[in-house]
Amino acid sequence: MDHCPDHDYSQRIQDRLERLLPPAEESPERLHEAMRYAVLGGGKRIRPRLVYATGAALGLTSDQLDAPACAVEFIHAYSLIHDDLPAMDDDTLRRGRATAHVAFDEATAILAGDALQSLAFEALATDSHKDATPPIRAARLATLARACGSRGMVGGQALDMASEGQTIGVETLERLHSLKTGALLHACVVLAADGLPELPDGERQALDRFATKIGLAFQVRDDVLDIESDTATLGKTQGADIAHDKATYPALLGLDAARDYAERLYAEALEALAVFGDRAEALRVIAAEIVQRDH
Ligand code: GRG
Repeated sequence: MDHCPDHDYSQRIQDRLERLLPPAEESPERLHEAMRYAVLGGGKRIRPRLVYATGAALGLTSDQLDAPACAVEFIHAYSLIHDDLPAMDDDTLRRGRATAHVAFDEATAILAGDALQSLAFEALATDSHKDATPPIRAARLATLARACGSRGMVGGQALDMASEGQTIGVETLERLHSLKTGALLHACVVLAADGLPELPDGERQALDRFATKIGLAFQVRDDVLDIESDTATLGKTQGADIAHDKATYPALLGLDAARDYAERLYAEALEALAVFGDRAEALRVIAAEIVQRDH
């Protein structure tokens, strides 16, 4: 199959995730049910769509990107399960329904997250597409491993936990988020580019710049959304107070300046795509969604 129009990616992603996940009837059933619950229960699918859209900018087909697209969503689902646990954020709701440890139990949720992480790497290592040569598969495994580990997402989560109750500045906040959420978003773009070892340096650097800007914009928008939803639920003053309990862009910069910052990052992300012309249209759509989303 060739490129999907953006609105078709969601169905494709659901279908490919479903195929790679172990069936719920396979033993251990409860673990497999929890994995499927966490992955198939919705979400915006920004990360896999970012993989496909980057591929479209580079002339790769969707078929070539199914394994990396699923791998990033498995990692994302694992990170959400673990982030929601009592030892971390202790959340009971995710995507409008019970978090995995509430719907199942804490031990099952921990194991489901662990197994999803393994499944992500298995998907990359066993990618059966004819163009996924051993060097390409190895490059993708390294890209994802780097993005997830202590120098990436998990390191960002550790910094986030260490910063609780501390006063931190914008620079520290930026480092924390560039690891916690930025590293995986960045990897989505790099995983697609890894499929083209001969990619000219200029295009690789443009993608790198785009991914960094849009990863940061995602987080700034997330912080602004937290305030907007608290304010809508609790009223203006109380909402702002709650959101100021932790270090966020609106808390450090002010709400209007944080909104402006997200817009500036968005503009810079778009500038980076200029070199791809019309081929980057799907990337532009996702970038717009990231800074304009309301959930
Ligand atoms: C615990 C290993 C471990 C890592 C945690 C990424 C992360 C690190 C935690 C996620 C927690 C969180 C709510 C971060 C804020 C930004 C974010 C990643 C929001 C959720 O991502 P969306 O909006 O979610 O893409 P959907 O539901 O649309 O998939």
